[in-house]
Amino acid sequence: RKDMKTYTLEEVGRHDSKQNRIWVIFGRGVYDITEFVDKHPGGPSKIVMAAGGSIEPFWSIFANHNTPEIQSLLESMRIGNISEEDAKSNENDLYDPYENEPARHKVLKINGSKPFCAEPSSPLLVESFITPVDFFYVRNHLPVPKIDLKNYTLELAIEGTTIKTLDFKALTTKYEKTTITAAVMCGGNRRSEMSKVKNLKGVSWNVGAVGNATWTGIRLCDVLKDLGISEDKFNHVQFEGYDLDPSGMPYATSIPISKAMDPRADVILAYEMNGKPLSRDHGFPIRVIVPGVVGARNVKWLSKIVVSKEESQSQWQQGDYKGFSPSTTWDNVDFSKSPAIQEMPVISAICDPQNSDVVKVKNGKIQVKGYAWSGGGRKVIRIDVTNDQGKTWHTADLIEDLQAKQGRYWSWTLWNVELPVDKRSKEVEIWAKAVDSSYNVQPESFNNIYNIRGLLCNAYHKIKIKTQH
Ligand code: MTE
Ligand code: MO
Repeated sequence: RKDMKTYTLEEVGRHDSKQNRIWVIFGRGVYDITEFVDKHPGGPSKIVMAAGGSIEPFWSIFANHNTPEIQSLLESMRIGNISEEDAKSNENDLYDPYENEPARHKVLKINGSKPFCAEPSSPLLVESFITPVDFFYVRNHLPVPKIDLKNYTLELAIEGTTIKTLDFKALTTKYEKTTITAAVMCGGNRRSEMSKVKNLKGVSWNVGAVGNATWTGIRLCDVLKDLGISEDKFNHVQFEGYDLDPSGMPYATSIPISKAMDPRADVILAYEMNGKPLSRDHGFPIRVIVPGVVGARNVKWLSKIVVSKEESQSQWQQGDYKGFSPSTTWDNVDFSKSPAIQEMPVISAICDPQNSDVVKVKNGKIQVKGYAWSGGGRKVIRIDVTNDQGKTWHTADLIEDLQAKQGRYWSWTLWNVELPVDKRSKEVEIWAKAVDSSYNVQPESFNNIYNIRGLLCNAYHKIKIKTQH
């Protein structure tokens, strides 16, 4: 691209608004992104922060941008190069915001390293009813913040006004300690299957973006009661994390106040996972657990709780984690028209064997294991499994949380079933579907639930295996 026009940093710097056009620098290239800004999947405000300057520091945090597709999209907007002199001076000492990440177990399969996104293999996932912390999937959007317990504080606010700031000791001694067992599942779990329908955007999760753990902490409703909050005056409770984007904005989301204030909804500020202090990846020292609700609302590294009339205005509440019609495209999507995902629909997955495994047939049968879960405290009441395209359905045996109360079934259910296999069969296709306590059933295929963000991927799980007789 040596034939292109050359610009100085100063010239690029003047193109920092729609009126003056919006230019950015990446490597030596200068790009005019004015027309693209409103189509940016991360929202126009995020990309405009880079206007007139280099987008590299932003991409080093939002590292999911470093893909061939996005690079070529950017190349299509190239208008020139910055001068050689300026290119040198622009190679400033870019520090790596990911230099303080915790160590991770190597069984986790990495779907993205900056930010870190990883899941266990599916046979390992269903080995235990309680998922060991080291095998629990990790979904970070930003670098893991480094928090010193001695300096940790949680701010409590009503609308814009801070009412109280509590340290770790105050939080953990002032309120009653409680433990729940709950699954946390990412809204994009099983996205890799939906992406076979059509292209979509998001981390390519297999079936492992879910885990089931015990969470110990204090009840959010106790903390809110203490603030004297009346449920009638407000509509939402917002959570902010200590993890910050390049502009200093925290990861943030919100839940309806009815969920937050209901003692039976079991929303807790957790400081222990499986009986031990939270690990750094899972939110040390305190995270919110909103059982029955999409993973994105379970804010880690909790820094602030805001009681408000409005939802969180963050990108993660307004411009992401929403569902759309299969016909909605990136060109016609209007995020303001879809509500934020809260309670999750019923879902299941076959975990062992995995797709394309070779399975030994014993006494004419094969063993199949998996998990199922539904949001909103709905219990999974049945799993149906077929290996003849639905002519015959076999009911699986369930491993459940026997302590869970009616309407407050937050755990997953593990299941296993023996399927009879024809002696002559070489390949077997297995389907599984779950039914929850409201008799909601999974949809049969992904075709009619496809959405551009690849969320709510709860169609029947279908795998093909080879049999060895
Ligand atoms: N909280 C903060 N502060 N930052 C994040 O990036 N990711 C959310 C949620 N809470 C996130 C967060 C998402 S999308 C999911 S699915 C869960 O955390 C993942 O929790 P885990 O990493 O403990 O499995
Ligand atoms: Mo997520």
